[in-house]
Amino acid sequence: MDEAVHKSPDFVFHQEMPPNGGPSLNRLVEEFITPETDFFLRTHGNIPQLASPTHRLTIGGLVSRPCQFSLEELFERFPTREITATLQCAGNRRSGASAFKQVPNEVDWGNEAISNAVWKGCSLADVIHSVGYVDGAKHLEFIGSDICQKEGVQTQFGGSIPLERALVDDVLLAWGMNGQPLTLQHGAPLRAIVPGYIGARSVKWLQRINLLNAPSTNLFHAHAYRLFSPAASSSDANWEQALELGELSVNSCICSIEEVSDGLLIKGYATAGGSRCAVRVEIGYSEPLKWIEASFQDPAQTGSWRRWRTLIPKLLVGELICVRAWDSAANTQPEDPENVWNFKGYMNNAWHRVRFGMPFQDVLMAKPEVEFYL
Ligand SMILES: Nc1nc2c(c(=O)[nH]1)N[C@H]1C(S)=C(S)[C@@H](COP(=O)(O)O)O[C@H]1N2
Ligand SMILES: [Mo]
Repeated sequence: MDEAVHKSPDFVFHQEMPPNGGPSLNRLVEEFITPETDFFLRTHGNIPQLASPTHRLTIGGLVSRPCQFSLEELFERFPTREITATLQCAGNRRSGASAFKQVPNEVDWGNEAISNAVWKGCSLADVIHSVGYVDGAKHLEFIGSDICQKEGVQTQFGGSIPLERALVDDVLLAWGMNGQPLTLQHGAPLRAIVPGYIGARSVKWLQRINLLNAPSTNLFHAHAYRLFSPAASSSDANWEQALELGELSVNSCICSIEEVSDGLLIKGYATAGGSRCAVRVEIGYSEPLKWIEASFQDPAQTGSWRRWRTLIPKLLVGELICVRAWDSAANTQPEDPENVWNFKGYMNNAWHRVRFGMPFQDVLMAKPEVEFYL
């Protein structure tokens, strides 16, 4: 394991090199703000050991004045801002998709590739306005300092967002997390935070920003994080035509089921992408499904998840429990993973289904279309 990795004893690693893992599901929804040692970790390469005093952020491409900033300069020249934002990997819930049909060569995330934190930094918009940009600048690319192996070549991790999105003041260049300095494992000394977008755009160990007239050609933008139809396969994939992922979609998951005196207490989270919020969560149980509305524990706030809970009657072992959410634009989740399956296993937001009282992994094999645990 990389020596920069410091996680809780019950953190679940899917992979040690590069380190990828998330908190146990019970713990995931215990708190609105995820403690740093529980926050899910997604890395594609090494964890660079960058020193804050000497680190420089270089800004170039279609800008009026290409320049470099030290952290101290960013801190002194621009107002400091704090925002609460949930990061969610596009591969969150891949295991639900891969239970339906195999997704080769990808981290088999359950529901835990998501966490919520308070980020401190300055607005990217302030920095970009200060350097200015020229006609034709349409996209803003972030490049990290880490070195990753991809398609047989070594490359830095990077990706872009539309300039229009980059200029909204909730996009941060962050140096703090949960009231502490950002840690190496989460991108110190500087990372991007893009609320409402797939986690991959919140680039860690930020080294460069480039303004471009077209989306990034970095391999992690051009040959990853694109959405293909269920019928496409890796051998016939047309990467240029595939949908470029950006905003997250509406999603919800069951994270814990507890037997209490008057029934089963079900807890989980719901999310929405862009500037939307999750506004309704329904839990279905038994067959045929009976639906009841869950109550939110957290306020509706753009960029943040909302944990929910509900009490349902006692069930027999093996009975079905599922969840679906709606967002503020009236989008809701598709019923089956079959409709959203793609060979990269991104953006699975099918209804999350579990069977009461069944150990997660064993029964998953026996009946592949649903997940089980408790
Ligand atoms: N430089 C760099 N930035 C990165 C990554 C990476 O591997 N390298 N992973 C991305 C992905 S895919 C996700 S989901 C988030 C995860 O952030 P976290 O590890 O702080 O949870 O970081 C993103 N930023
Ligand atoms: Mo990700």
